Amino acid sequence: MKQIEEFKKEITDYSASDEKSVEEFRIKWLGTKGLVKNLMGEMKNVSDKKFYGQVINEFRQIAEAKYQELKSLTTHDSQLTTQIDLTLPGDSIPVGTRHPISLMTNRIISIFQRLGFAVAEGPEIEDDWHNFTALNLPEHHPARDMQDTFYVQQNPDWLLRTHTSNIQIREMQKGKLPIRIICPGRVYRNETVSARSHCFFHQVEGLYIDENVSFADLKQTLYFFAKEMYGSDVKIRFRPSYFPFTEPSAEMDISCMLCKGAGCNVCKKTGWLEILGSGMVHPNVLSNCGIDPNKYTGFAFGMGIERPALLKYGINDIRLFSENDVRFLKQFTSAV
Ligand code: 2NL
Repeated sequence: MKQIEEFKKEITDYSASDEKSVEEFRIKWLGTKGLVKNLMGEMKNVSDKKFYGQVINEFRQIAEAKYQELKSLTTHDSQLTTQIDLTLPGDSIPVGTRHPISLMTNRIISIFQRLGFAVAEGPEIEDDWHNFTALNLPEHHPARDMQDTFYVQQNPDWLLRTHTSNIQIREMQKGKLPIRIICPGRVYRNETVSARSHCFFHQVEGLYIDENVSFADLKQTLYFFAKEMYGSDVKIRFRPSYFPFTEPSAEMDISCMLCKGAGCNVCKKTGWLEILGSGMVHPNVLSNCGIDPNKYTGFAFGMGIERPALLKYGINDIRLFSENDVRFLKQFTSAV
């Protein structure tokens, strides 16, 4: 009995820091040649077998409980030390790429942001007034036939915007002047989809309204933009043009970057590429939006994104931009 009391104390005091010493404990006390088995073997030599049986049974339970406790304490540790190698590099996170249309749009935006323009956005589903009427395009004006428009079937007053000018119209209606905004977005025209044209595409428009804004401001701002965007070595020219919402109006060309002005297929042998349209905001547009055209003047401009993106990245089919083919998309850098 004295021996068993000493064994109990030894078991209670035992501690194990790893799986190996837990296993040693099991072999010593509970194994087939362990001390519990040994003590049971003594049964034949004792007189009070019932009492001795109870004592051994209790002792075996103490050893078993201690073994379970040691096992649960060390298992947690062993998982950390043996199953996770903390020196391994972490799993890499797959990095996406930016869409070429976004890259192009962001480059344009950041040039104008440096001149103090703020980004503004607006709805792609618009009412007729904000898309056409406010822009000096009254009902039955022939200019409305120039663009084939998607109308909402349930309400023919609603349409998919044909340009992002609705953003500027809504900004002018707010009545907070001066206004200096750059307006990127998707626009829609009911055109047959082909390699050259699509029924939706992207635009950036800009608007600057304040007292004393002049055509010289327009010219110098867009000159700066073209040099920043296409390089200081390109030649730039302004051509008179017509838009119902600006007067006077002008389009801007740069010397063809492919043939350096000599004439090629891309510039249709002219040596020039058209990059944007612009003009002084028509007084009717200002008054339609509650701005006094006798006090304020302004200029506006608009440019498409797809065509310059095709040129810059050497892409030959506009449909690739909206097919979401990862083999196409992952070719563009994730910068900007
Ligand atoms: C082009 C030409 C242009 C505008 C857009 C504009 C907007 C308002 C008032 C006056 Cl709210 N004008 N926008 C002006 C001139 C040209 O776009 O070729 N776009 C792709």
